[in-house]
Amino acid sequence: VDKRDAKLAMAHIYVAMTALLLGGLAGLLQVMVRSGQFELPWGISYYQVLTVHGILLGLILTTFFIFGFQISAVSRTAGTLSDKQRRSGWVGFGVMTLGTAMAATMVLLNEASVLYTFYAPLMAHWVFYLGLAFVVVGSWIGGFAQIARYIQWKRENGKQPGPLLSFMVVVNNLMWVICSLGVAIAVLFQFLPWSLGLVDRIDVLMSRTLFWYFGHPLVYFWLLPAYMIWYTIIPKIIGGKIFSDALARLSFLLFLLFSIPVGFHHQLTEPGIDAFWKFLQVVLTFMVVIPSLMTAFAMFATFESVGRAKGATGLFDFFKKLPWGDVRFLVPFIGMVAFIPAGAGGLINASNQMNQVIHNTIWVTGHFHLTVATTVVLTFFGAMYWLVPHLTGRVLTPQLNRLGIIQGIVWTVGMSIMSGAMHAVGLLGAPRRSNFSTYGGSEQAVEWIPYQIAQAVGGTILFIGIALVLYIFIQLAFFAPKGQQEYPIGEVEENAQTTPMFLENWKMWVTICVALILLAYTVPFIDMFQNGPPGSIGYKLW
Ligand code: HAS
Repeated sequence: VDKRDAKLAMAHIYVAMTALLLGGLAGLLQVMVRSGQFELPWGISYYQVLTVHGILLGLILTTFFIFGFQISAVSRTAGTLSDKQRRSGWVGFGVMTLGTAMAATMVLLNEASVLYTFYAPLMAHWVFYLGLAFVVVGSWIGGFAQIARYIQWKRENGKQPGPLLSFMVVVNNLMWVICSLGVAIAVLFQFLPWSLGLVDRIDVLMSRTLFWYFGHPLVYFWLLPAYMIWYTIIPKIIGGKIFSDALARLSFLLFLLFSIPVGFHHQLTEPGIDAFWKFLQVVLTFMVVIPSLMTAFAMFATFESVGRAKGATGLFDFFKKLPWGDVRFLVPFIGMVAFIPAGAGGLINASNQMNQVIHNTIWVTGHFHLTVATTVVLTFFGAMYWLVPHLTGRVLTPQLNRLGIIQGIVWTVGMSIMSGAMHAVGLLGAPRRSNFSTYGGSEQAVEWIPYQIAQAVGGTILFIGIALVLYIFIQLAFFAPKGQQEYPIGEVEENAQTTPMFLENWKMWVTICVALILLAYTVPFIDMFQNGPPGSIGYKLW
């Protein structure tokens, strides 16, 4: 990667790592409070800490790391950014960072303890909402710079499919722009006028619907960069080839189509939305599972081809031939394995009847700690171990490789205990997002306490994992020996079919995407406009 692009990518990764440190600390405090054995000092509120944790880890760590990785990916595969594109990248970075600082300041001042979903009628200071708007707008500016590099490549190289990794970056940015329109509308037309006192009331159902129109594709915006690494980087690390370029592209396009019109599966228990539209979106939710199943298939196929090429026989011997001592493979692999129970949990959540059992319980928190905080985050850590030294002109030493493996194991142990306890106690009815542990000694809550203590134990182990990863990051960024670390990009199998050009027909894919969104949302929105409940005044959690 060109040095100037590397600097831009690293700037994003520095912010991401700062978010990991502060967000991780907030997570540690939180599990302590939930255990019932610890009280926060100096009048700090539980919801304030929970908001810091959710925003810094769920929104800031992810978005900034993803942008850092995507910039490097485009620069590496489509070519060095032009000066204009790089300038847009820096402007986007500046606007996003300013927005983050504005929102974070308000949360730290206890003026925005509204949790990472900032649901109405919880009301934050208007500076918080403006900060969020800046983060979104900054991400559009930065995202367009990445898309522009791809367009330039296409212009220069005529009618052939663009580089796979850059193609994937374009899909993720397109999905992000289309979905973040929802949250931008909610912030500009609902939250800002309401928090500035220009209007008294807010339509809660509308704002939650706009949020989830954005919120579900948001989770795929986190997942797709992990899939980019699985599809294009892992094959090279394990000494193999990409199983199928066409399959990888199709699975990304299916995410573009089906990630967005599914937000109602977060609102299944909500009154005011007709059951038919919930049913339709649940069906579409099951469609979005298909590209993940395709990915699982492609990963098994890649592992098997590599293993057999190295002489494996028998049904599963090929697993033995994989490079288990290489942190760049092992840590993302743990993420893949975690996605099997995590994905199964998602299917449970999406099933209407079972959703009635788990909704708003801490089961959901367990689900997203397995998906985003294990599958996605471990894949990002695994990538960071080669990406950061590549960008800073250093190398991953055998000692840091070993420490990275220990980090992955610590994370797996901590997360298994914490997320396992969350899933189990969720089924016993323990609510998520609650400051209370014993509920005044209620008989039912007494049952929850041992699980909540297990959560605290797991959370503490995870915090050790965060300390380790930050130590490795600092070593790789500033102290590891100078050298050239490979940016591993896989090539496609020789006997794979050629990639059909219709997979690059952006007009067609975006049109289908918009049509599906209109199908899933037009009538419900008209209904909300016409028959929605009277708006609500604002409330604060402190
Ligand atoms: Fe989810 C709630 C449904 C995936 C994140 N989800 C959340 C929330 C978050 C989140 C943050 O339908 C909470 C939001 C809040 O604060 O309220 N989720 C799904 C479904 C999927 C899914 C159907 N979620 C994710 C991913 C996330 C994420 C990915 C982050 C990255 N989720 C829901 C629903 C709710 C929800 C409801 C609302 C619940 C409620 O009521 O509040 C699917 O996309 C999952 C499909 C995945 C699979 C797994 C495929 C497996 C693969 C691994 C292959 C392994 C290999 C290794 C190759 C079918 C690809 C093999 C090696 C061996 C040795 C075996």
